[in-house]
Amino acid sequence: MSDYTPKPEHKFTFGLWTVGNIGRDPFGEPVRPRIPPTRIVQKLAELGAWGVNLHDNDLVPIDATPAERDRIVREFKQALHDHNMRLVMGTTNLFSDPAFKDGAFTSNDPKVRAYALQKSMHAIDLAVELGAEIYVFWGGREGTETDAAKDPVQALQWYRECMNFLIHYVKDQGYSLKFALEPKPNEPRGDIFLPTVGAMLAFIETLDDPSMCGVNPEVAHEHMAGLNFTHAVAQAIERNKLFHIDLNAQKLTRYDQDFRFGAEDIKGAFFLVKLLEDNGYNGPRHFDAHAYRTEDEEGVWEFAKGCMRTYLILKEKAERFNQDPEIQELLSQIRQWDVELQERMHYSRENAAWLKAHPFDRAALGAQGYHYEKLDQLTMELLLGVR
Ligand code: GLT
Ligand code: MN
Ligand code: MN
Repeated sequence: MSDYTPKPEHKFTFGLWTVGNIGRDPFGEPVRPRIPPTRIVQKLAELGAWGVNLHDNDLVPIDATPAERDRIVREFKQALHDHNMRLVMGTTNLFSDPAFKDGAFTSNDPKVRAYALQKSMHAIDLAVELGAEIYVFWGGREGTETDAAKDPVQALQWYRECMNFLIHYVKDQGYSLKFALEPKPNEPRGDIFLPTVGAMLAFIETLDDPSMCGVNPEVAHEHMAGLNFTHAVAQAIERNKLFHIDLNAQKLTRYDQDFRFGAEDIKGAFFLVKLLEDNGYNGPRHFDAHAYRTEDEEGVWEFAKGCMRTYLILKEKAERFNQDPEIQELLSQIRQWDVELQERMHYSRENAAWLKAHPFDRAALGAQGYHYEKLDQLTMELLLGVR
């Protein structure tokens, strides 16, 4: 029996807002008391997590006085120090306050956009003061309910203007901070701009310093759009743009469920973990999820343990997949290599002429079987624990 005990080296992190979620939903009041941030730090350290993440207002209330802010930050720093924990990622809450009901960087009101920049600069200062090296932007309110209201071309320009402002602010301060932009298709807005990982990757290339910016994909968000999350993450990995990841679970196309990692679509979760591990992803494994609304605090810690344990179980399964002789033999038949033909697929006039004249046996190509049924069944048996 393997040891699935989480350790700091696994780089598991939780947002204060995840284990700290009080179970409010659009139909119901909170079901759990707020757990103080210092207690979250202590408890997560006990459970083997590496660090925590926060929004500015998860720690410092939006209307705190400077003196209150300093006291809260001091106590939080002490808790991190006492429990050998770290702040890994920071972000700005640009969605809770009514001021942001029409968005932050894309609000039709320039005062709101300017205030969003002011709030973001203070929040960046706070995150850096606490040691964060990754800064997430989730534009939850950047969108519309009616397209009568907002010019979507103009909105993207405002969005870019604000991101560029903050890129220059960070450089000017001499901070060593990377930005990770997080897409989501809808909720809380009817439609959110830059809804998918692909859209976000394209937007990043238009910013003043694309090298400073990557993505923070979330399982639930791509699944809300009915997309294959593993493919989205692969595209980010292939461009060295996976700066952070939000792990959780979600039934396809529903509201943002943020379930415990692995609670749904265990096969999808397996291929995701395999992708991350096979490609040497070295960043934090952040569980952006929360306990079912039915749970008390004990259930919250069961939830946190479950996220980490499932990740480690799937990591072990991925290792077994990579070492399974039958699976690997099948894969070596399936993934044929033809060095000459591969060479011919690099463009040159000679290769183009060669390819145009090459006699392909189209019928044989169409007749061959790829053995994916067998491969998938072997994978399933491995996952189901009978292999
Ligand atoms: C909010 C959202 C998450 C984002 C967080 C970061 S806030 O909980 O649902 O997906 O990652 O702003
Ligand atoms: Mn998220
Ligand atoms: Mn979510």
